Amino acid sequence: MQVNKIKNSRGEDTVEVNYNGFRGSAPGGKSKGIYEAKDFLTNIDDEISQLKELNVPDVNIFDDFEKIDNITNNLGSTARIALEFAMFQYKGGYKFLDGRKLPRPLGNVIGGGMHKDNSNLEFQEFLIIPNKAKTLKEAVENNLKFHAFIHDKLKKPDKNFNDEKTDEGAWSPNLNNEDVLKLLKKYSGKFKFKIGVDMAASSFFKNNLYKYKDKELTKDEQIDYINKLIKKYDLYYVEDPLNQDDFLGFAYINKKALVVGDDLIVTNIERLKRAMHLNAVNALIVKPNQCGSLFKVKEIVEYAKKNNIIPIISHRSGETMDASISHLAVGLEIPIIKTGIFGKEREYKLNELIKIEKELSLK
Ligand code: 2PG
Ligand code: MG
Repeated sequence: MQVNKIKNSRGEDTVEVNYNGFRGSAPGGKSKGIYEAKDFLTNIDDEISQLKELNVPDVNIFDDFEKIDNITNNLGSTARIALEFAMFQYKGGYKFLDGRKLPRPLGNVIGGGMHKDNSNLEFQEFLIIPNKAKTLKEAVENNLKFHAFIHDKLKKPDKNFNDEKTDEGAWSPNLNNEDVLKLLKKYSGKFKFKIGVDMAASSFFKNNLYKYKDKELTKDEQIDYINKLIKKYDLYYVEDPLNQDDFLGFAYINKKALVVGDDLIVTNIERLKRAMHLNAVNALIVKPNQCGSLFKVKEIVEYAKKNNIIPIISHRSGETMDASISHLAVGLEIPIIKTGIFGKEREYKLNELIKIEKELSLK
């Protein structure tokens, strides 16, 4: 097996595996949840050496957790996911799974937080999801069109806007959270999309307060504020509105919106069960490298769907040219994929979905 050290879109080192001629590589997060699986148990060079020595049995990665776990349990989630993505591609990608439905693309148009140094925006991602597109291709094109359109509109409220972008290819203007929401709401009808926000609130939660440039909110005030934003801007999607430990607080967020746990759940089925028990969420982010196992990805997706919780498969802010999450979306029939709009690593995943849509329509 060939194993290489490559760079992700943020220029950080990551692992690429070539398994029987099929490549898989792992992304890396920046605003990571503290309960995620560790990227590396030792370090990248050591884990690449270990991968090179592995004798990988020809197993079904979605069923044989123990067999794959036995040979990878000294590895962190980066090495494990690079290997499993390569094995998944070798098996045929989505064709190896039973599902055949295309997801809807949720795209990041404007952002800040930990994805942009010195950003004025506390909220990490302002997202759009087309609500009228008839095909995946049309939805992807719609997102890209709006990404270009809003770029020109940003010059007016932010005179110094200099085409700055976040790690995920979203525009990063010098505006505040509500300025951005107002802009999105203004054009949501014309471009036929619904609005989402990944607040990534753990990143600005310090000493029990949510710290904004112009205010500090207690937990209760933050809940009221988020509920006010949901109503005022008709938010369809709200990810991590509260700190990653606050299961109870999530229960008070208005479930008229999709209330999505990312850092709260970290693709961990026990944390999902706890969240469900408290009615904390009605949707969750699924990131393969948060748990380091495609067996666990399938397990949590199926469990969520059975319990009417919407799974959303997601990229990371440091991405690679790997489209396994696109294949997982189709093969596991995950209804939404969050994978940005702009930049070659994001577009690669979207183009793969367009290819699959074409393949399926020919059948
Ligand atoms: C998130 C992700 C991806 P990161 O918070 O949802 O958008 O960011 O990969 O930095 O954790
Ligand atoms: Mg998130």
